[in-house]
Amino acid sequence: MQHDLVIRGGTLATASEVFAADIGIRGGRIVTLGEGLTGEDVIDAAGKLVLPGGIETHCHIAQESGMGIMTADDYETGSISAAFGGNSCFVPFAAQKNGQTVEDTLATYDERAALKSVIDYSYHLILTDPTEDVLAELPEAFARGVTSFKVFMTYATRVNDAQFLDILSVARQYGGLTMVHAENHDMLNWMATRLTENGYTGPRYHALARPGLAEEEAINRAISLARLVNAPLMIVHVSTPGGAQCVRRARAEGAFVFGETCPQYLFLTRDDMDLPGMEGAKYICSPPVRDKATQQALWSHIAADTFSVVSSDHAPYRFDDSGKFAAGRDIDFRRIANGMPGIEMRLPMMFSEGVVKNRISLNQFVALSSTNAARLYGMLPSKGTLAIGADADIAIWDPKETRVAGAMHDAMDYNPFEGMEVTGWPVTVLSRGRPVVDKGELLASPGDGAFVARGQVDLTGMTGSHLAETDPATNFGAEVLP
Ligand code: DUC
Ligand code: ZN
Ligand code: ZN
Repeated sequence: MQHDLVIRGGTLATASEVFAADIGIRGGRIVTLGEGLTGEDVIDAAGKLVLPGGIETHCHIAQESGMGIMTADDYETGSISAAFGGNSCFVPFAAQKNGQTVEDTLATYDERAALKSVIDYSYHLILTDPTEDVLAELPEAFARGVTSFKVFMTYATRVNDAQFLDILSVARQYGGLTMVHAENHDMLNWMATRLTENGYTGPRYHALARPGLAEEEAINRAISLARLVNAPLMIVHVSTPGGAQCVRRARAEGAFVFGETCPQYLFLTRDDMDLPGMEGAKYICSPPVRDKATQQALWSHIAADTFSVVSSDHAPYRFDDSGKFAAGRDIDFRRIANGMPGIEMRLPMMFSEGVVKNRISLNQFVALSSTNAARLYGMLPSKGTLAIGADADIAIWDPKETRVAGAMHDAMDYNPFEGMEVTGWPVTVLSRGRPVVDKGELLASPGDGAFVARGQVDLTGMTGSHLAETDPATNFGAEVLP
């Protein structure tokens, strides 16, 4: 069979296998896995790893923060940075504003993304105002392939438990996945008020104002709500061993619960925030970075498959008046923009510290960086694996290349991981067979990436959480609730 492109002589890895093969690509898809393949173009991958392209499923692109500050990255710079970091697809957020319809929210982000991205993209819909009318619009969002929703348990944009249950129920009905930022709002507020009233206002106190207990309490509650309606739930950016334990226990009990953690919780500590002046603001993100013991515990949970994904939570606010200090310079930690960049560093750091240092297998790396995200966010089998018929979304890695992290391709003016020695970098990234990045050069143009209409969350192999105590049929012989 003739191919448009052949990737020859590499070592392929999926979430379950590692094997030597050539990949034959035609019409943007993988059509052959075999030996001695020929094609119009050939990429020599001898000595390289050939992996499914990374899928970044937690990043903030062309999105205003809760305080109304626009991210530095738009769909062009954000997607370029993602591609240089080994990603062939990303799923940023489309954030509803109070009173805004779902239709208008998605239209706003369609406009922001149009003809900008160099890789394929989709959105998670953030719901901040889930009125009856808004809930009634969700089937429309499903119909156009937006099948995941995010809610906050803190900030002015938070939902209450009843609203959370409503969203979980609708998502479950249509096969969607609800994501949650889980921190107890009142605990955070109470801590921040006490700290600032006593003069503890500098960036470093952000970490103290958001104790791990506030995360654990909210994760536990979020899981209980999801179990009540047997709905799938993704706990994003888990930053504490206690939170990870909640996820692990729920999963062991069969609940449709998934966890995500992020590189900042594995590579940074609150000592990084203990810098003179406002410098510590670079490391303000929520939940906050913790300590060394937490890093080790989270790595153990990664190795033990507690987490399904490791995402960057790329939330790019520059260290200037457009970003971190949009509310001024003489402000307490509560008004400093919340988030840090990392979309380009996620995979190289996880490869270097995870695979090279034998904390995780290469298969786990693929699962955490691509396959699980594709499965949970409704993109398998088109994306997230190397299989016949799949999109040729592929990252070719040099597992031996060592670089010291410096400036990235995003629109940021700092890299929180600067100076880290990182071994293993993507050399070539293909999106549907098109070279996006090759040997440090950008080959794609804005608009080459397409919107991906996603399907249902894949819950294969899980039993769910069946609570007999909530079932009138079991208890009183009544008709089963829908
Ligand atoms: N939560 C996120 O997911 N990203 C940025 C800030 C936040 O609170
Ligand atoms: Zn969050
Ligand atoms: Zn985020």
